[in-house]
Amino acid sequence: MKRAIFPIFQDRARRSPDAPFLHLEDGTTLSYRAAFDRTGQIANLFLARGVKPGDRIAIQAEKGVDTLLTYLASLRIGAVYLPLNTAYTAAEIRFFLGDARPALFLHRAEDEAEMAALCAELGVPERLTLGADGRGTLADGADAQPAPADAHDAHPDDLAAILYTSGTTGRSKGAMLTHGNLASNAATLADYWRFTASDVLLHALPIFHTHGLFVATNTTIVAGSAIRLLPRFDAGKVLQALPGVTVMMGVPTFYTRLLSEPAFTHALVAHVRLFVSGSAPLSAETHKAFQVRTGHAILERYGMTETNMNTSNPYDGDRVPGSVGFPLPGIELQITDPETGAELPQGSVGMIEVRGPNVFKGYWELPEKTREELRQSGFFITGDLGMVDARGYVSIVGRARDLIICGGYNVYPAEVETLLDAIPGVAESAVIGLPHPDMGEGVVAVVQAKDPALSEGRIVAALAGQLARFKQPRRILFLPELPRNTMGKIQKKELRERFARLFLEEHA
Ligand code: MLC
Ligand code: AMP
Repeated sequence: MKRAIFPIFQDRARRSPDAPFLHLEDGTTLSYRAAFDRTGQIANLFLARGVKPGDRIAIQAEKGVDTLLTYLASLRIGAVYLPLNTAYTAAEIRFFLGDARPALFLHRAEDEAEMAALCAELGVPERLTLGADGRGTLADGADAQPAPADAHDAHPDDLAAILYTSGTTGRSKGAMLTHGNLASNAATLADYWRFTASDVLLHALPIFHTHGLFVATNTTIVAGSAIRLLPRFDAGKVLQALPGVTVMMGVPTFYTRLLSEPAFTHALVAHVRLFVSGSAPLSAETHKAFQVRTGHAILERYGMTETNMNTSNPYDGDRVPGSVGFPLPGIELQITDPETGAELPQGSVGMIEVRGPNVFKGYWELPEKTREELRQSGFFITGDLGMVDARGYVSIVGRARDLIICGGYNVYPAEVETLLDAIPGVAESAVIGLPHPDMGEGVVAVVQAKDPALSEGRIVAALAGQLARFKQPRRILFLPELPRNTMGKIQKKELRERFARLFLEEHA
């Protein structure tokens, strides 16, 4: 078994050069061989720009062929891939570039002026551009390079990627994933979900997170399957593509949106063998409605940036609504007392901890934070609360961390509250997630003002340039006083209960 993704990809390109790798929107197909050659051109360009093994390559670019292939090119030369959400503002990008100190930043051609200034200020030595149309200095530079390129022989324990995940303190942490983490999880998933070279995966997820980048792409490569690449989730385009694919992966919002389309029928998905959901809870209601409409039981799995995938419902056997299935082969899962860390008996609700070859190496330059969350024993403390039933099925029942998951994107209230509290006129704020029919949860800010003239508009304007759109509160509510317990701590539970129907009534 190969212990890194790139050599597996290279093998595929050698043994089945004409096998399709990427089916594109314009009807063309890129074979494994063609994709491999393009990673060679991009790799040569990175090398020419001075990137060395272990250097970070940061990227904020729209989804596209070259965007995806920069990931493989980065693995090829032993660089550390650092993908960034396309929704991040320049203020957010500043933090990531400053923290990770990449050797090269690949950004959108449209952001040239702003990013050139930022890189000059932060001392990022090299930049390349990649526009939504695929043009820019990356494409020009790579076109001029030869395809043959050496591959760095990465050790399974070497870093392959850093993915930033926000924290309860509001400060983002870079999760360091190794080549071994990625390869082991992909091999497990390809086997567990029965991927073969005849599969075609519908890929409408973003490629800057674990789900779209690793779960979808790495599993495909390990099995030698093909990807039908869509730039984003668009229900109409997904409906058009479904008859030509065998597997789809998505966040729950994808599935609730499909169910609201009358054209989404049993007949349309006759060719599909598997629908996978993850990144956020899939409601039992959606699971059941999907089965009634299509005859398919969605397979729900559970993962994290720090661990790739941990559990999955079975391929054969019951896919239980509301459960995330069994620990994957080779991955141990225990439920512990959140206070003491002691393991709890089967059937108890407690902290989910996982251990296995999937678990990351730690947080970038944060040894203390790493020690807090990654035990000496190798168990990672997920921050999710769950239980294991008598049959071994795991259910997630809550979160020990203050976290909102909105359409599959994580929003940490602490980050938003810090910015809100700094706005003149705000006494204090509480950011909560409320049930949302489309996004699962919607972000709401409850504000106690000290200036009676403070308006919603002023708050919205103050946040605009600082926070990615998906993190910005969809509603801002004012209260004369925030509810507190006897210790003076804001009672978010009370706020969540009080405003529980806010979005549900809006959409009724
Ligand atoms: C878009 N918007 C969001 C949003 N996505 N707001 C909150 N949460 C989101 N997730 C904003 C847009 O900027 C826009 O703002 C408005 O909401 C409406 O946009 P839309 O057109 O309705 O949304 P759309 O672009 O269709 O995006 C929704 C989505 C997308 C669900 C398709 O968010 C998505 O692809 N999510 C997948 C996230 C994902 O891959 N997560 C995996 C993390 S890995 P306005 O006001 O400007 O119009 C992980 C580990 C694991 O968690 O287990 O997998
Ligand atoms: P991220 O920071 O994007 O890695 O988010 C990981 C978090 O998403 C996990 O810790 C869970 O809280 C949540 N998550 C992922 N998959 C599921 C799922 N199937 N059901 C419920 N929550 C999930």
